[in-house]
Amino acid sequence: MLPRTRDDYDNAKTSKTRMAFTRRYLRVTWFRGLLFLALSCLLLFMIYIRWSINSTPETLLDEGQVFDDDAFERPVETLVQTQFHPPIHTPTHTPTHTPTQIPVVYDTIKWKERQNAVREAFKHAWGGYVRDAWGCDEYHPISHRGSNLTGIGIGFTIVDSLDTLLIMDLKEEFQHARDWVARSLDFEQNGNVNVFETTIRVLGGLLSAYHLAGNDTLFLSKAIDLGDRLLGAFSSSSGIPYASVNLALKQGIPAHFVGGASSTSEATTLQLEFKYLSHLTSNEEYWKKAEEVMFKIDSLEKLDGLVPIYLDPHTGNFVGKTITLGARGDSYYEYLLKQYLQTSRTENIYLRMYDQSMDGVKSRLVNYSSPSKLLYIGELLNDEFSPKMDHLVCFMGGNFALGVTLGKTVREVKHLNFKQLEDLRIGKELTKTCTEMYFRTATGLAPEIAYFTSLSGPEKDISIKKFDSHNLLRPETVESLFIMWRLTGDVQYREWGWKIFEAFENHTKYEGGGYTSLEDVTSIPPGRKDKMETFWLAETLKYFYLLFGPNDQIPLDKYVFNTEAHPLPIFMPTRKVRGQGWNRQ
Ligand code: DMJ
Repeated sequence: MLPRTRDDYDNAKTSKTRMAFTRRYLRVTWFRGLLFLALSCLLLFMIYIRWSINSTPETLLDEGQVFDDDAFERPVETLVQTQFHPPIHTPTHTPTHTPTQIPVVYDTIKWKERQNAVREAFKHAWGGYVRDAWGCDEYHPISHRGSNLTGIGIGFTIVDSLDTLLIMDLKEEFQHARDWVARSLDFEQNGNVNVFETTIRVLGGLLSAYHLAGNDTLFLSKAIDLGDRLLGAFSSSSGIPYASVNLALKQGIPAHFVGGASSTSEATTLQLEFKYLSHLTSNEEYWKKAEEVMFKIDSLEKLDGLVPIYLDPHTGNFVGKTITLGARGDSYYEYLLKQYLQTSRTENIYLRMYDQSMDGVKSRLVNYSSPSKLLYIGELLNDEFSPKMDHLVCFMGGNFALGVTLGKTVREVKHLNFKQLEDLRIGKELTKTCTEMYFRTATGLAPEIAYFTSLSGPEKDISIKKFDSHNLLRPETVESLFIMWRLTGDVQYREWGWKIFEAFENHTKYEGGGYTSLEDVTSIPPGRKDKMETFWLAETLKYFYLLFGPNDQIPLDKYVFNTEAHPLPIFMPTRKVRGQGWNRQ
């Protein structure tokens, strides 16, 4: 018999029996230790799971922020239709639903009404154009006329608006526009057009309409015709496209300034459109030409990933040293990220280029104003920092956040590393700064350019020069509000958007039809410029509409918006085109 207790052990006669006792004792102790370890691990694992469920995004919200859970779970339409028959204005009767449902439903109605107000604004803008300028590229509402960029025009306003008409479900208006494309849109014109503007507005508009209209081949055939003409612009010795192209001759034309240089943002903001066209047609030519530009840029020396704003199409080198995320630089950075997203994150080179450039933005261009410490992105003029920020830069708020979540919501991403948290913070702060550019003027509308003050003086944070005080109905701030709302679910972005929309309604709406750009946002009356830019219909109103609408319309993990707000579906590239990419040394 083996000893069981300490007494048994002490009384044991032989050392063999004592040894057996020791072995048994060690076995039992070892087993208990193992059991204890396993239970501890299980406990830690359960604590971790519980923590990760609760960790985002609430803990990322700033103080006082309201997180709308329902934003991610229920499409607005379902809520309104299944739970409640919406009163048109604030309800006066007592609703019969449980108290927790009521605020959600009333809130839903509020946003539905606001979204409808945007739809009405679009109809007002479109109605003026149809009456005064149908078929023309651009619209001048006060003088009730249209104008063309070349010859008989190539549908800048109509084609730029097609997908907004579809998204807003304006069926009759869409049919009218489609008929015009079928009967009157003709690219066989002996005239020069800007390659970038024609690509992002017309080619992008046609491709998006093709997809959203259920693969309507009318739009694809027009896109192929236009794409083939635009290819002529890439005929330079370096492969960098010329600034313009003659549509009939399919011939590239250098710019008339800076020694014929092309803008960096223009040469590098054609890729989403040409790659999608290539994907749809299996014509690799489109892909190759667009990608060669990026390959060339990747090989050039940069300043922490930042690029000068001009490129020489003959040598393929940068020209000058001006660096900005505003005019002529902006969408280079936007398309680095979006090219990575468009092809289902299969082309890592673009993420690397994007990350490097954002490091440069953070280390060299991000700064804070005085006294409110508003975050802004300045410029480098011959290596000198300038506290100037174009309204164009305001797309970067949303872009920073998109680079963090890659189209998912913050909640879905769950865990963010230090760099991601920093980028999200910058995105939020920049978006706030851009709204301040609106809220601090007499009209509630932003100027084209703002300067940020770093010393305490009479100027508070933002100063506006008379020459820069115009407003062209630009979309960038609304674009960021829309993206921030979709990714974070923070209703503050929607409220800011509504305030800005009201300011546009108050000052840019022309009662005679259409909306107009303004001379000076710092004075009342602000003065009218008599021009309704096509991006008012294509971008600004579309982003307002989506900001106030359900989150499942054009989800950000299934679409990339081109720089003119035309949604293009994310796709999986074939091995062949993917293989055409390049590997860095
Ligand atoms: C649009 O044509 C595009 O958003 C472009 O990227 C920048 N300029 C206008 C809008 O401001």
